[in-house]
Amino acid sequence: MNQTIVAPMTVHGVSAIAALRVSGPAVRQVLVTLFNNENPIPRHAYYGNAVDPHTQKTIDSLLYLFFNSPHSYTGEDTLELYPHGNPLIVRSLINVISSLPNVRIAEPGEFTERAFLNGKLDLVQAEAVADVIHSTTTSALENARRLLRGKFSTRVHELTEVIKDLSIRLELDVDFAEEEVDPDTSSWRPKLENLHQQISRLINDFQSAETANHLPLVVIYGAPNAGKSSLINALLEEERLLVSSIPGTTRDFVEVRLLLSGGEIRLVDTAGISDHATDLLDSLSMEKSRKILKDADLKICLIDGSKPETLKDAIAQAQEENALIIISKADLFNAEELKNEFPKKALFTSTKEDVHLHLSNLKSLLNEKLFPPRQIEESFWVTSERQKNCLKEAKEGIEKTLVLIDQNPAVELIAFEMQLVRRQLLSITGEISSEDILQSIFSGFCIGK
Ligand SMILES: Nc1nc2c(ncn2[C@@H]2O[C@H](COP(=O)(O)OP(=O)(O)OP(=O)(O)O)[C@@H](O)[C@H]2O)c(=O)[nH]1
Ligand SMILES: [Mg+2]
Repeated sequence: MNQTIVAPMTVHGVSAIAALRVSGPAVRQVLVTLFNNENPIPRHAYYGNAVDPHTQKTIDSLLYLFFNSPHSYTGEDTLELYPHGNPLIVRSLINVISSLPNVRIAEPGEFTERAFLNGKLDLVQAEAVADVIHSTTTSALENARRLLRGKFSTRVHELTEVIKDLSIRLELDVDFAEEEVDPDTSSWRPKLENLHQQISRLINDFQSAETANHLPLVVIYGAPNAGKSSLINALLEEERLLVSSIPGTTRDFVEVRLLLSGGEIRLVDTAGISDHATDLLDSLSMEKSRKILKDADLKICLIDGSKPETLKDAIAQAQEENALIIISKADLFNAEELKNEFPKKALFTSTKEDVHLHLSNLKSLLNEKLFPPRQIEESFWVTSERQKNCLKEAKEGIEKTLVLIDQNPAVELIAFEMQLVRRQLLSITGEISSEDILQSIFSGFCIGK
């Protein structure tokens, strides 16, 4: 670990400001080389010119911060640099820094791996860092923050303490048993059962980060000219999609991203579907619409409320297709007067009048349907398959121990089984870990994290 690592923390591309991080024993050397700063004050925001030592030219004027070991994210001396977000500047800085002796570009997740190895974070917290970055729903993000704060880690410690306590009693009982009769294993049963129950709850509440971060696919379909593309434009608050009064304006399906309060969704506009295709192109468009509808997590059928002649059939068909029905162009008819024509729960929208009211109703409904609160027994849930597998092994170990207690075998056997349970729990937080496990966890991280 005597190598110093450097990497950008922000994504490649143009931005107002970029961020870079350097960590390791050569950080002070970097400060001298770039800024001629031999005595940096920790956590002090410096503004200075970074100078390329080979050309003596200024690379950029920028803000930088020094964190002294162990008071940094990684626990090592660390330097953070905030240059202008021009990839040329970022590249020059990285080139100069990584050309110094014992400095190299960081592997993905290497900063967090060092934080773990230096005892700044345990493994659950390190994995939660990735969740905090990648969560696409607000509830998953809140959960990730709880994991990062150590909610699950604390629980794991409590569980391991119970096992440790039981093991100590077991040993006492073993000593005792030499003089007397069999050890009193029956008193362990309620404790083990309670442990089993707690672990089962954690396993039941599990939801993988991948599942949580699946962006719901919402497909809007309906008859040509119903106002599908207009509705999506209104939701996006920009004229992204082509809209016209000519039926058949949208030909191909188009996907956009929409951020709702509960999280991000994929929203798809489709070509209008009618009973009769006007030409080959029309029939190909409709075929594509039907195809994407098959993959939808939620189908929204948009029905033009200003066309009483087709209303009934369109509603009946949408109900049959299990779609969420939305009646468009509410500015063109009186919804109160036509109440009986529409299904009870239909939502009305208009992109011409009361837009904000209509759209906020629609957004709330989508939120409710796509991001329902998770019913869990704990105040957090486990998101890593690895951690869940450890919990499962621990649970099975407890089950085996309970069977052993009934069989009343040599106490050493029970003690051995409990030791295995304890090891499984300790590997969750990384108190026991292997090179392979760390490699597989941190290689999935972003560069610079
Ligand atoms: N009065 C009124 N007109 C609307 C509303 N929404 C859309 N329109 C009009 O309806 C026409 C069709 O709108 P589009 O958004 O292109 O309809 P579409 O469903 O995407 O149509 P296709 O792509 O052809 O299937 C346009 O002239 C829009 O201006 C609305 O809420 N009220
Ligand atoms: Mg359209």
